[in-house]
Amino acid sequence: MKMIVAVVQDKDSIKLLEHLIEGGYRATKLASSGGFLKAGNTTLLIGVEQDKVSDVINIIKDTCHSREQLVTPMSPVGTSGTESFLPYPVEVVVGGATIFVLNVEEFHRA
Ligand code: 2BA
Repeated sequence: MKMIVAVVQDKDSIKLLEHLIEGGYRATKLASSGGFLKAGNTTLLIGVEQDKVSDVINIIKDTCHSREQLVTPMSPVGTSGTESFLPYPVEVVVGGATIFVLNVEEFHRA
């Protein structure tokens, strides 16, 4: 058995869950935040047999879209010791999805 851990954008998460359930897959949805943007995203845990991994990855790829997002890190201006900080917007491309596939040693449903 494998555990697929997929970090997706909130905007895609409900549609993705619908598609997974339609495909007969079980999933757990966790609210998470990206370390870089510090913005909310969604992490799905999807336990599947090995031969289903590529089908699930295809569902994720078909459902999740990458989007451009503006971030405003603070950049220093001024001479040494007297710097002030100005917001400087930068565009980053987020997602479709970040996917990890892990081996599951044991699976029990009690
Ligand atoms: P965030 O960490 O908030 O990252 C959002 C987007 O910011 C990333 O999109 C990437 O385009 C950019 N980014 C991240 N770190 C960067 C850096 N050090 N320098 C420049 N740009 C950077 P994605 O790569 O699509 O990642 C989307 C989300 O997936 C991430 O949100 C994070 O929550 C998760 N993620 C990505 N890679 C991961 C990893 N190796 N381990 C755990 N989570 C990961």
